Amino acid sequence: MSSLALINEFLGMPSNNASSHGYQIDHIIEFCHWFMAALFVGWSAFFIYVLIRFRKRRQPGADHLGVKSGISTHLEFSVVLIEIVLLVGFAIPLWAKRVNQFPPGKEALLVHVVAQQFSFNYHLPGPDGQFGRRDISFENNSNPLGLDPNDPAGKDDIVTTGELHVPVNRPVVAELSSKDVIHDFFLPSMRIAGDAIPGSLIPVWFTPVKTGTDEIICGQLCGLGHYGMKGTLVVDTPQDYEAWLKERAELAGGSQGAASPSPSPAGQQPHGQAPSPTASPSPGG
Ligand SMILES: [Cu+2]
Repeated sequence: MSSLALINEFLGMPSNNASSHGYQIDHIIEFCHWFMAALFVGWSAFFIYVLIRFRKRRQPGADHLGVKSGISTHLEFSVVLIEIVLLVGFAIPLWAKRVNQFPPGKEALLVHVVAQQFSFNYHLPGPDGQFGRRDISFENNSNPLGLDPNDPAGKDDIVTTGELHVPVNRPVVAELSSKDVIHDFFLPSMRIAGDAIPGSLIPVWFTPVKTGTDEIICGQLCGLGHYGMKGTLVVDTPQDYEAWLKERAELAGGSQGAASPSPSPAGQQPHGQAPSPTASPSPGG
């Protein structure tokens, strides 16, 4: 880390970047912080100068002519120029890269992230590489995502809650959706966040470059239990990831596929969860 980046640490920004693009986010924030610091010092000095220079004792009458030199115009123009460079030169290209340029085809790992009050569920396609059909009518305690038990593609699907495993150095596309209110899937160490909105599928992507365990948090105030809506992101080596997949696939094949052949009676909901957005105790967002 360069000494310039210390401003981020000083202001309490996390220094745990573990994604391939994260340093760009950190740099732009770092630059903005230095720019804001310079503006703060500059404007503060100007403010103090004005207080002293135009104090009542020295200048009892109002000056109707104002400033005649062009220095303030030049200063203002420089600030606008720097802001334009920041926006057009850095922020917009970075945004376009993150939002428009998704990793191509099969290179990326696709995971469906389904948020609910107050946890994140993860849906992986299993060994066949195909996601099973999901329908709200199949949802029950043992089938939180409503996987269709009659769909063969869903038999080997892996569903986990709370813990997301991803392999290192491979792009991950997380497709976000929500079962109830608006949540926000926030991975601080990956420098990525995206809103999970009911009725929408919103993809975000990142490439982890360091193995380890980090936090996943909900970044939108989504109800009374929002504070507890946390999870764990585990970035595995490719070998560990394969081992984890195998373990989960065995669990999925052994219990999930066979244990829930029929949908539960309509209206049954997992305990402690709001059955519908209209009945939730607080608005999302
Ligand atoms: Cu939430």
